[in-house]
Amino acid sequence: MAGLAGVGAGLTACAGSAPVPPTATAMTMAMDATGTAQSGQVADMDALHEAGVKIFLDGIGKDPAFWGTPLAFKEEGGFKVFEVTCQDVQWEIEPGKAIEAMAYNGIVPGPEIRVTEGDKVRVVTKNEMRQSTSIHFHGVLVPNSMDGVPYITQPPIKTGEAFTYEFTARNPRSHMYHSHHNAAEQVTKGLWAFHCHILTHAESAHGMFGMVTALVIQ
Ligand SMILES: [Cu+2]
Repeated sequence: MAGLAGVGAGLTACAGSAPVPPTATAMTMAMDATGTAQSGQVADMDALHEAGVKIFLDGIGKDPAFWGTPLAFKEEGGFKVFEVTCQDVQWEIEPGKAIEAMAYNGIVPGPEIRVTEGDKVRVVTKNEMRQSTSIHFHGVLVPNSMDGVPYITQPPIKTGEAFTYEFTARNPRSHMYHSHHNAAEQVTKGLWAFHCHILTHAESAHGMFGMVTALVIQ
């Protein structure tokens, strides 16, 4: 599980507008103003990330619970129906060390939603957290009303409420889904998942014909 910390540390919430890269002038000024203290912090941060990436790479293939937890679904009226429950959890980031986190179905990252191009998909999202939330399916072509942006395309999903996202899977690729409400806190605390996989027609439900995710560009 330690590898998860490395992944989380490298994640940036992509909700909202894209950050504007600082100009060269602004960066020079910031460095001048803080001097050596900042370079020490930068070196520490780099070392922390290097250590996290190493844990991540060393763990590849060793923890089946981390390397893809496909979410089971029910078939209902031509839809593949997935249930995603948002919960406040204690996340054990290393043995014996738990932190307060937010999770989809109790795991960070959340479970993999794997569907095939053309599938009609329903994601029933229940909110059991203290905060309101929403889900944005990043990169997935969905009707605007399913885009998961509170106060623009839907009301926030309040504590104890549910919202059903419904769309036809159109663009095969590996995407991700994440919170789009108070995302700076919720995404960094765990409300995100890689792999809202949409498979091409060429891929069977049982395998990828020897390919991993390269198929996504077909
Ligand atoms: Cu996003």
